[in-house]
Amino acid sequence: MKMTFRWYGEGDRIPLDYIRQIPNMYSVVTAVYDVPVGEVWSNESILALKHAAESHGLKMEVIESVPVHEDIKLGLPTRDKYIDAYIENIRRLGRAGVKCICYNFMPVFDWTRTQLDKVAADGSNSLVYYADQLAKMDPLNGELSLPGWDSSYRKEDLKHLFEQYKAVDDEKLFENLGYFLSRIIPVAEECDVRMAIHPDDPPWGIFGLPRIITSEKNIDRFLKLVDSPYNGLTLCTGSLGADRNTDVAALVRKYAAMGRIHFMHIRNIRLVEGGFEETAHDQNCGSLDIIGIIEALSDCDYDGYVRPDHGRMIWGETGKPGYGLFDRALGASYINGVWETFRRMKEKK
Ligand SMILES: [Mn+2]
Repeated sequence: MKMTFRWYGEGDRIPLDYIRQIPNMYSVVTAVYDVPVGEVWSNESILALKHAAESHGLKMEVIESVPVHEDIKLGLPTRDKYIDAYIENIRRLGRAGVKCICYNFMPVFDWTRTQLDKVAADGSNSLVYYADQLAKMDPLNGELSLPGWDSSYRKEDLKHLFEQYKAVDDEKLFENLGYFLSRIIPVAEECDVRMAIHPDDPPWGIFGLPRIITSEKNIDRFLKLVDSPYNGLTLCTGSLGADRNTDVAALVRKYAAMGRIHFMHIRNIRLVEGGFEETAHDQNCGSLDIIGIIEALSDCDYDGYVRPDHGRMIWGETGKPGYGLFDRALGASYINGVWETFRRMKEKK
């Protein structure tokens, strides 16, 4: 297991000096943020990130994300030029020493929450998703703003996108994903860069848009679209675990044993009526079997990347929702501690 931490580049208010002080920190997880979706990243920007990380004793082996242009997800005739640009990004990142690229295939919206600062009993705050709040949101009224979402869409553009997605159901989205993979995975193999799709978050359709990376059945189907070890997963425990029928630890065991998990996002959530609340990473703070998940990774001798996913805001910290320093650092230490305990037990057997 290699511990990593998301870093939003020089604009991140959390300095690399602080990130390197988290015990066992190996690599940053970052991206080039100044290029529109679908364009080629400059070598200068890629190398500037790498040099910044390395000058602080950290690697830059994981990129999150290289975003996928909507025309690729929609399967439009223009998709090939965007896939060509995507392939060039894989090549450039591979040359810069990147080993793993996280991406997702969610139409229009990235991860979705209904509130970013829900205050808990202990005074901390975190991201939450409540179905009744979502039902009151209208993505087309021009007022909606969601985290992780390209709010640069103009109202008319968004209406047009929603119109286009009327022709794309889950089957069609799978077909478009298959086309994309059939073109990029051979390049990923050649460049020794593992592609790691992030599950849809939450793992169900929102606002009438299709979503497919949601369940064991669909992930099985995804892995078979191109049956290569380079076509793998970012297994995000909090995303898949939002469906109370999903046994996340069992999925980690299954896909880690297959060698198809390249990147783990570990966080805990508390399942509540009609939704979920993000909590501290610790087993007892939420509904997920975090210890069982880490045990499964240890049993499979997982040697891919792990990062503490979203944390709460604690100790008065403010900043990017989900991406403060303090709670994610606590999460990294908790994950390290559980992992090291399982490794010690395994050595003794
Ligand atoms: Mn995640």
